[in-house]
Amino acid sequence: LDNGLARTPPMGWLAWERFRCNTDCVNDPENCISERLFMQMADLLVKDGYKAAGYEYIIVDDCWLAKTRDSKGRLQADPERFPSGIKVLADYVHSKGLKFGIYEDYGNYTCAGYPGILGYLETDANTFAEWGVDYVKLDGCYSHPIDMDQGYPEFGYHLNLTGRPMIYSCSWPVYQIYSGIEPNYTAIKGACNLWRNFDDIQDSWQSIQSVIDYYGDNQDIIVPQAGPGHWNDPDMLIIGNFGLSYEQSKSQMAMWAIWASPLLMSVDLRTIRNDYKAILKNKKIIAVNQDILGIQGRRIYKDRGIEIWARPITPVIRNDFSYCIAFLNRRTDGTPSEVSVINRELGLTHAGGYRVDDLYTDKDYGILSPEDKITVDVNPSGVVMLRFTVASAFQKAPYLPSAQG
Ligand code: A2G
Repeated sequence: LDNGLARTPPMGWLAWERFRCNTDCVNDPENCISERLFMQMADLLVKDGYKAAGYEYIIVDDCWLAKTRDSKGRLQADPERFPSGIKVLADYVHSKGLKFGIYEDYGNYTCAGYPGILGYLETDANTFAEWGVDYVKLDGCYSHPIDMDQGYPEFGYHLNLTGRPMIYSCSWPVYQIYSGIEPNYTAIKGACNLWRNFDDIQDSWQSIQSVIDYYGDNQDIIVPQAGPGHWNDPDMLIIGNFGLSYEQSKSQMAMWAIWASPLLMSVDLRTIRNDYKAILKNKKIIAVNQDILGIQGRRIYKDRGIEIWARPITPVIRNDFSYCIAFLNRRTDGTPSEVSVINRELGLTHAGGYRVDDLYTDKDYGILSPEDKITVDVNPSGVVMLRFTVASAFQKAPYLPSAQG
């Protein structure tokens, strides 16, 4: 969507995967979906350096609504759990220098059974604008996927008419795919800033692997859709929760960077361990994710549990891209696997060679030519993430995305 927003993939915090639809503030006040939870997360986003690393949006998911609309047909937050109302919560988030996102559903109900927007598209767009919303996730439960080709752009039209810039996140393609409809990505990328095309992420390595397979197996369809203002969304980062090991967490972060994916953490920032924090705040990997070219990477090799993924990035010299290369080990034989490959076989053909850096360990491989061989040891369910910067560009300006040859 060409609305000037999300020129690089949006970054922030989204409640759903970690906090779900916990509405029990009586017995579980610390973890229920409430204004308090979002205020705490906003505080921590700033205090613990996530904002400085680029994370900006605090996004509410399902289960914030009251069971019914108000007497004028307007959406209202659950009065027990959001006693101050959404406007005040949005103001609070803004006061921290952050942006505020909210969830609704293009249907009669949200997935958890709260009021949907069907019949109220204009009213709800206006309500969100009045509240100071900066990001809207529009889910697709309790609607007909065939109607979405009309309905999602229609709600986007009303968002646009409000005059308030709001990122528009759509669940449109995934519901169509589920019901056997081939998504019209030309329409989708024209109407939405990001969209979901696969299953909801869960707190497990198995879930991450199913996303990796989907993004690899369907890359010819989905990779061309991504670019500044319009991104494929493989769903939230689950790093720091219960299901991923340290290595697996590094793998999730790496793959989401290769894919130019939105980086929406769904984790309890009050209790996350430092080693997981460091993964989420890894500056070099975030820089790849946020690369201004916005080209989504591809799987270029897959054999016996070893995958190689490549994403073209800046700087570019005379049509030769720099690259981020992820070596992913999905073997389970319990020992690191050595992967060795000639750079040219990875598509790295720049005659001036490449400055090669490891984005997790800071290991410096020096300058390598297309004929040189790169050898890495990849831990089981882990990743080695290398950046190949076209060498003549490196000598001028390392890591500056604006450097051009
Ligand atoms: O509803 C759906 O399952 C959403 N999935 C999920 O992300 C979450 O918002 C949930 C809340 O009830 C999609 O948007 C594809």
